[in-house]
Amino acid sequence: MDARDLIFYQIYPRSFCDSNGDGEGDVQGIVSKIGYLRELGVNAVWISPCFQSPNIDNGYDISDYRAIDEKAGDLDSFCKMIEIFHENGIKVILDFVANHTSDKHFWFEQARSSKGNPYRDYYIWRETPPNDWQSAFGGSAWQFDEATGEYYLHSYAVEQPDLNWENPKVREEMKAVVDFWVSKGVDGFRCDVLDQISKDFQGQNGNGPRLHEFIRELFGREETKNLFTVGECWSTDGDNVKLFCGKDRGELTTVFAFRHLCLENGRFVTEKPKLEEVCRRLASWQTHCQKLGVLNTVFFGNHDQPRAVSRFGNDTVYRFESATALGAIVLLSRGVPFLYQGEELGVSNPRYTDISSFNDVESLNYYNENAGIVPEAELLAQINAGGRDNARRPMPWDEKAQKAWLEDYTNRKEINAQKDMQAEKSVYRTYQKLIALRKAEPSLRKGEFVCREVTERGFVFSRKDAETEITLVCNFETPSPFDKEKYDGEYLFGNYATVSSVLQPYQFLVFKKRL
Ligand code: TEU
Repeated sequence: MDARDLIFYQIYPRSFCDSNGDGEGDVQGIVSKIGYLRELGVNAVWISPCFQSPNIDNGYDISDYRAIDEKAGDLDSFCKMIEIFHENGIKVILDFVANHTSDKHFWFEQARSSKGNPYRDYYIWRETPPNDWQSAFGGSAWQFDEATGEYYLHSYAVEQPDLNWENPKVREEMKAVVDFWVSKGVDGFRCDVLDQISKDFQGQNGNGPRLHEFIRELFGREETKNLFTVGECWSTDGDNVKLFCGKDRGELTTVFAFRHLCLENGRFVTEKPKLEEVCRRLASWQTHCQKLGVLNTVFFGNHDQPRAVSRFGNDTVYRFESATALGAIVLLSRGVPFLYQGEELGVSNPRYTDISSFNDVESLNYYNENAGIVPEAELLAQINAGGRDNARRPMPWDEKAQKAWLEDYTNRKEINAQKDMQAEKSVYRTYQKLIALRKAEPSLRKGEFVCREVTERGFVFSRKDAETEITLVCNFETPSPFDKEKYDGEYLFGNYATVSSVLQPYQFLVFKKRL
């Protein structure tokens, strides 16, 4: 497999498709939508965790790495699903959550029971906190545990104790988890906060001294070296990307880097980042990775991010136009594109007026820490804008209201798959066209990335090989003059019916030139 040929679609199982009406998405639901994904044209899926979990952090707190959550299905149906994906020409990667387990995992239940327990060293214990690390979800990352009178490390929720990768037994266990899923036919892994598995207790939480050694131990083996592996590596920036996915490193295929999604001052803010700056960062990351000869990823959303169309585009007046413009940027860029469920329909951020409509541990902790300090309306506006539940509302397949584990998507009536696929201006069909184009044009998968222009008006880039040059002209919200003479190639398509001397809000145009 050449990773550059892959076009990923991320499935968040709990919210994707509920086949039995119990309010929880499930494996049969995913199976029933494989045709939809094939029609869309993607050829790979990343399936977020649906392993056994108390769901404190929605499946990222795993209590058994080899068992499927009973509300989602079972191991047999899950493996059958992998087969059906393969029959449809779609590769499957799973989440590999290596940094922490659930506190309900057998290892942790043992570990916390006594200091002398053989599993004690599977986790990180201290008599007193050695530093002031904070949990990503608020509060200290060190939790005092009554039973043995020591603190354990949890970089995320209190119920997500960090594993101790210095312990060779932990590394063996985690290798065995990888091998188990490889034996079930999966094509690779998305590795959750992978750069945090090695710790430097004197420094920041992440990027510790043995990180690359640990990654090589996992993925540099004969059995694993052909997998597609993408590390969620928040610390990747600049040249260290080469350490993660340089050709001869025996580590990863690629990484998720986040500079272009870190423009706001924190998660819970209401001001919007400038699309110009987002695109500038996206372009410079592609140019940088190209120079270093490493493969990058391209994405605007995932299950941790608010909806891209609301965050970077205009989800009221120009929802179709901005959702498709963002799609064009992702799907014509250099690297491996990742779409998040619902993006292909232009799903936007919903709005709720009461904290009881939210579920995410990060949002609830933030609310509890700030209630009474920040005015209620402002607090809710912040959580509506930045919270992770935005991406996790039940996928709107049709307009029928859904009773689910998480309150329904409020815009379902206007925005749903059934309606969008039949609409004259269809986000789905535009994504379909862009995906088909990427599959048909080698220059879009393997060609050079040339950034032509990023200004406050728009973003223009080309992809180029020896035969062809494809150029994307993408306007931002303000109409701007357009000089077609500058583009001597053939106009392929765009998101407006006509091309004139003025580029309309979020208008994109694709040109092809034979060289
Ligand atoms: O996320 C890691 C991470 O640091 C952030 O994206 C996180 O979502 C947090 O909101 C920071 O503001 C990964 C997973 O993608 C996420 O869903 C998990 O909650 C987290 O790790 C722990 O497993």
